[in-house]
Amino acid sequence: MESVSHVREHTHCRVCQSARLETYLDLGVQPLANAFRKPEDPTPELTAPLVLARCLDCGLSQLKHVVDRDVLYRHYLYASGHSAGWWQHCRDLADEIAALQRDAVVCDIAANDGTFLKICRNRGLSGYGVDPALDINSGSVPMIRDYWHLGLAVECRFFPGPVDVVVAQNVLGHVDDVQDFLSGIATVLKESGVAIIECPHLIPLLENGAFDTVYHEHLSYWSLSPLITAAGLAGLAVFDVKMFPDLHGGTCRYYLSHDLGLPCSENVWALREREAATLTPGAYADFGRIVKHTLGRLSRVLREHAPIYAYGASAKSTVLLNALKAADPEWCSCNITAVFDDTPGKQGMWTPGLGLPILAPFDDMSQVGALLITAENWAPQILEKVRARGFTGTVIRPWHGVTVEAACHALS
Ligand code: DWN
Ligand code: ZN
Repeated sequence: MESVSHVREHTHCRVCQSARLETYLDLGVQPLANAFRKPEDPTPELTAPLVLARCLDCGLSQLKHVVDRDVLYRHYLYASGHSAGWWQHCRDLADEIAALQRDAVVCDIAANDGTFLKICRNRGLSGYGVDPALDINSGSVPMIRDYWHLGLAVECRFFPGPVDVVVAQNVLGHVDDVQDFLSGIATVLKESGVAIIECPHLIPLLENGAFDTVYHEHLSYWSLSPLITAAGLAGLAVFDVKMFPDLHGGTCRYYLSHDLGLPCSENVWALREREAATLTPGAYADFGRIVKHTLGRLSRVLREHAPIYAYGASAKSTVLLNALKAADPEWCSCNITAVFDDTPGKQGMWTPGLGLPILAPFDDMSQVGALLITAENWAPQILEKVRARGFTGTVIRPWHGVTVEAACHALS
């Protein structure tokens, strides 16, 4: 590969150091999924290869190239608080923590806009967040502007002090040095503390054909088995798990504590068995076929239903649309007029690679003929919103081999 300063090749598994990484998805060279741009921005867009491999020794799925994290995260536009479904998920988690310990002190890693900590505060819990993004407004939530790492954890253990609960939602997959990250969690956690780590699980990704969740930010695609190995190396143990099939396309919550040799729950055994039965060589091969089929069918559907608006200027939309363009020699950007998004910071920007305009959704959506849902994980909420604004056209959803339905039938 041409040596490019913001990209580094990743040759050894980040859990077990094995060099036996087998590629099972190659999406070519792609723009960075969250690099939304101002139309007048004259700087060249950064790109990097998007190649997914699995470790034949410990099973961790991981990208074969690592993009410099400062390029990805220092100026981050994604604000989790704009998704109502996410609020509900965070409320439930805060309730669970408060029920366990009314005065728990929480450290929220990759706290983004502070949504979770604000909810915790309303329940009498206290704590602080850690996040490297410099531009995200987290209001009055105490926030350390840094990446989570062992050195920082040592400082935090000293001041503000060890915590009862560490929460790390949708961040472990983004971390290159997993050992340092998990050791940091072990360091800041009290002896009796619990770490709650959430990230999309590999099984639904493969089963849904959700290849659009594969992008440069997501360096690893976790499942329980490699996590148990990585946690053990940091002195932690996974004692319980919970699946959220509808969250971000299928999220797993892992509960960890210091490794005191205690037994783990039935759920842990059940998930291990399910992984052993599901994550077979055939499953990875099927996934490659699903992706090919999806891209072919989606290209045809988009041509048939043009002009189309997309909804959700998600990172996933960047992958999906750029992969479509790469796979379809007859691709025409004008098939897609614009991408709607409710996030004020994204409106007025252009999408990476294709330069499609991002707009606030129209107050009256009755003139929109066809809508491509490019945040499929939030499809129910998005459909509710657009129907309430008069949308009666065709809904196109990319997962599960592409579905095309009238608005009145979609997801009803
Ligand atoms: O791990 C990550 C996940 C959790 O979030 C990141 N690396 C970045 C991000 O990925 P994403 O951009 O694909 O996430 P979302 O939450 O699927 O993005 C949805 C987009 O759609 C956001 O830009 C917000 C937007 N949206 C909207 O405009 N109206 C979402 C909903 C639910 C809505 O009603
Ligand atoms: Zn490995």
